[in-house]
Amino acid sequence: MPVVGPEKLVKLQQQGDGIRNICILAHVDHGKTSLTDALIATNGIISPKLAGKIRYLDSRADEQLRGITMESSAISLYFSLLRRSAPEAQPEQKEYLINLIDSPGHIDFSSEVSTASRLCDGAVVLVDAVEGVCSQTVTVLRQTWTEKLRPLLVINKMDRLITEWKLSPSEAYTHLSKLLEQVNAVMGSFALGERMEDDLRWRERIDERVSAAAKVKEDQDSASEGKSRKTSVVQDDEGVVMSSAPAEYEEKDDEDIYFEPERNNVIFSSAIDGWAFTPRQFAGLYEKKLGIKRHILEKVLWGDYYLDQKTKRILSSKHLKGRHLKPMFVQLVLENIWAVYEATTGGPNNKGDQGLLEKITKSLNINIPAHIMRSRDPKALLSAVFGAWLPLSTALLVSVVEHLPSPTTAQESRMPALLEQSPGSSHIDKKISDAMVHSKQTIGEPVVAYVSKMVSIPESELPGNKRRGGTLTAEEARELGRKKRAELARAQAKANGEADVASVTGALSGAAIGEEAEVESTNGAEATNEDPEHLIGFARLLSGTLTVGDEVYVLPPKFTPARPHANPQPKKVTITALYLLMGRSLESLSSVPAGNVVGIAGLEGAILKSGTICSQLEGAPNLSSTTAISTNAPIVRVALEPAYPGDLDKMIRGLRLLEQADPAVTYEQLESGEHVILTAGELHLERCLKDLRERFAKCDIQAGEAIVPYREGIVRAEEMNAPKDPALGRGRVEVMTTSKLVTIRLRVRPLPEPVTEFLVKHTGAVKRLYSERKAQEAERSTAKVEDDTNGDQPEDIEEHDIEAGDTLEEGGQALSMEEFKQRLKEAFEEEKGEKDDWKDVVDKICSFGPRRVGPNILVDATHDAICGRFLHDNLENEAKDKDTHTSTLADTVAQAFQLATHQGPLCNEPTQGVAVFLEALTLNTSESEANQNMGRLTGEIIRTSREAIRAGFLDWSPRILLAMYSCEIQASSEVLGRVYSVITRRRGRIVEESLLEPSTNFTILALLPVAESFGFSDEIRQRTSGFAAPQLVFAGFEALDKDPFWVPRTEEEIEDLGEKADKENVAKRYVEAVRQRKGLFVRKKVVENAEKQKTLKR
Ligand SMILES: Nc1nc2c(ncn2[C@@H]2O[C@H](COP(=O)(O)OP(=O)(O)OP(=O)(O)O)[C@@H](O)[C@H]2O)c(=O)[nH]1
Ligand SMILES: [Mg+2]
Repeated sequence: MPVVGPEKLVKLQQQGDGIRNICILAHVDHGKTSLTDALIATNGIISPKLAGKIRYLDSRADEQLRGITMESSAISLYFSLLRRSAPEAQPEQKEYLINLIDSPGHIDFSSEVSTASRLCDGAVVLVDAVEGVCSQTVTVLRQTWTEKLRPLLVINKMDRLITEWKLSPSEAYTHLSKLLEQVNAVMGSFALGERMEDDLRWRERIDERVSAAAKVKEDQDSASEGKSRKTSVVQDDEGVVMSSAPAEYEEKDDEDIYFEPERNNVIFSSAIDGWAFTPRQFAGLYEKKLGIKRHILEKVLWGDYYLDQKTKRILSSKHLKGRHLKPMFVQLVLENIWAVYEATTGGPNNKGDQGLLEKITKSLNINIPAHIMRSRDPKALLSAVFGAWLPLSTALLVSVVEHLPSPTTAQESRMPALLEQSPGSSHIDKKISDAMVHSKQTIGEPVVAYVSKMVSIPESELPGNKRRGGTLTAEEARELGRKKRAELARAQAKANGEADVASVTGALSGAAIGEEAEVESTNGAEATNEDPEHLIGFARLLSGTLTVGDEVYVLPPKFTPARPHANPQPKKVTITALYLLMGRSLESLSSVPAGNVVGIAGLEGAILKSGTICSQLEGAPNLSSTTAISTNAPIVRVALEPAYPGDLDKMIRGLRLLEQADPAVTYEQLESGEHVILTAGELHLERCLKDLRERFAKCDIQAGEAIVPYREGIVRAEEMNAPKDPALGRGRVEVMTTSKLVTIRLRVRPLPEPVTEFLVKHTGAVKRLYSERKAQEAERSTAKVEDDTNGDQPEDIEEHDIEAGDTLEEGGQALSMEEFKQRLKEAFEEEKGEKDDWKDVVDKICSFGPRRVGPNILVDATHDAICGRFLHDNLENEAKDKDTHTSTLADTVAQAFQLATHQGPLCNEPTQGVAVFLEALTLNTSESEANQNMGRLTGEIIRTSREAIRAGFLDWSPRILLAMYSCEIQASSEVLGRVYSVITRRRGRIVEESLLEPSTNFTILALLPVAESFGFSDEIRQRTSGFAAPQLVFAGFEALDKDPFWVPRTEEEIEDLGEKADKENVAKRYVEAVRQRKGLFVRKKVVENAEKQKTLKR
């Protein structure tokens, strides 16, 4: 294959309708990287022989080693197509530029998928023909749906149906139809969800109009007394309600969303054997032979259509009249594919069938090179036949250019909605939105680009200042030398930790070119092993033309065009270089027009992870916060420390770089001084550590034990200790502060399960309600509110403060205050037993906790309602004529509630599902004395009520809640037993098991405690001799049904388990492990049997 030079690609970048930006998405191991190999081979970057085997875009050593993609990578490819505008016309050549992004399928790297898809206009979604729709398949399909990417479906690994499952063509056809149904069912469910939402919105609109009409009517009625009433009503109804709204909800035409082979959006392929086809290709082949028009054949090749060989007529299943014919897809398509396999790899000793092969090559009119014919290597023969007959790249690329939209078309349909959803959309400059919608490339148009992530590239791999075509002039060389030296100096200064970088670079830049050797020789040794990392923005240019040297604004995450100059001020940066992304290498560019995917240098330090850049500040759109990017909620924290304490600075610097370069990593320094990173999973952690050690920190780093989150809860167990104070009842505590000035009575109770569940699911809603509330209060207290505090988070709930475990929100729907209350009430009503106890609770809730958003509630059960009510719309009438002292003190109790729920009594982990009723708060003294002692009282009350809540908590049967992963594993019946044993040994539980017909493979769905999950994937892989890695997805917290304080009591139990039963009480073990980690008191007997030891000593 001829190598395509970058010049050609650069030329094509100008031509908007010849560009396709696509990403390849699928479940892990379904063959994305192998498939892209075939496309890369067409540009001569790798040899076609290696395509499907070397996985070129998996350029990291660990990616190759594990066979798993960990980072998305982009490559630009050239493709040309000969096309006839009419059947008789001369073919015309049309050239295309395909910017392709290969994404990882492993759940740990799902954030890479979202960043990749944001840059593209179309998606190629792969499904393994054998494994079918897997968990990540659904996720990526949803991604294409929400991002409005046009998808193409590739059913890959078709060869497995032939060689592994040994299906006949007819069986394969049945299987493929089912598979397609599965995929379409997923698409249908998205459409249905959206339609229901639309329907709801439509109803709301109608309701609004009806009530508006009613209001208008009323107004008019009162205004026009004396007029005939009847006529006015009719007029109103007609004029306002009926004419503007359609009476029936209009169904959307959803034909477009499904995958149907007859519409050419389904491709059948085998990436490893290098072939693929669409029914359209076969229609072309059979057009002449059958004498049936191509466009008709295209429609009937897939589906219940049969060919009558004699009459050459197509029959539908109705007209079969009992005859046994094979569907056309089996007869005309699959049987041919099967025949090639039979001829090359089939036969008695899997050596192929020489005669059949000759027949095939003859009828297809293809020549197999003599040396392959001689070699008799079945795989080589197979590749040779398919390479000539149905090359993968042709089917795929033709479908891509024909079916997926160009940036111009895609932006026209996607941009308006995207802009509308962006913050402050009404203030966006018309000129900018226009340029974005029409993807205007002309120089001078406003430049807008979306940077979806920062990629770190070692300096040695940058094309640097190397320039294509021609040598440098003396002046340029000198300038280059200067730049290089400056960079070198900067890098060294950075490495040596020197503060004054500017002065060093400044001094060096004055040096003449002749001195370069000297500079290098003095620092040479270090300079060669120091290979500093550069952060390049992975971006999509949406409008204008970006040129090296341009000055652009980087919009901060909370930017809104309504207040372009609000703090923090947007930074202005100079674009220092632009790169064409070519997989493992980069090519320098001097400018890039809209519609392309590009690497941008010069954004280091200005963008953290992602952001928008724009050539002007006024009316600039902020694209970064429009749609929520779905990632797997990370929950495992790991503390890191350098192997040599002296490397601490290096490590911190490395961690900062890592945080910028990886969207899914969060780095924080805990109060205890530990440096902790939060990663998406075990595999992701491994990759981060490797990157840190080898690239970002360049020092040895040790990872501590993983910190797994727990929750604490309480239940009403069957056997419980008697309440501490039987007079008060279980969970009720009455305490007096140390100064005896205040008495508090409160009661702790477990929340009904549906309520806890609801609260856990809707943490986001509570958070939003709380920030709205805060804003309202601020508005009330200050007459004139600063505009920009409005949209901000209240300071005590920062985004990252909410732990992953808290944010399992249901499909991202936003509940209003009313809806929230209503649904919370319903949840309480589900509890049958103690209905009366929970009556009116919702109205009395005064806060949620911990962090004001968690799944625990503080209920105001005092006589005079002294606390503020959280779920009230109207703040005005509240807290007015109240006893101000007691209500200030009640606020203090609310703070204690936050603290107590943040650190439960078992092991200082947050609690879940606890209701605290504040029943009384009495001042045992005069107002004035209380007033004087206010400061002291506050402290006392916090301490006392916190202790009271803890005591109330422990009056019930406490439970420790474990973080759980759900995982899906496919295993054949032979290894099923082993999989089960691994899962149960790790305290997992099988939730579901289903047979994957027509094979003997099972799909198992299991729940596994996060704490027991380390090394799980590896173990499963080893035990099942290399089955696909199970993917672990966080699935919430689940109570371990055991009281950590339980000890054997009855004689029987003591006999069975021994006096202490330490081994048996798992809950206790978990609790103690956490306590030990946190340095809390653990009751442990070091001397187990004192007497025996004494005996020994003697
Ligand atoms: N039998 C068969 N195996 C294939 C085919 N395509 C890929 N494979 C194999 O499937 C495995 C995974 O292939 P990859 O291309 O790495 O899959 P991927 O989707 O890029 O995987 P991730 O990027 O890690 O999600 C490799 O061992 C491939 O050799 C195919 O068409 N047939
Ligand atoms: Mg891959």
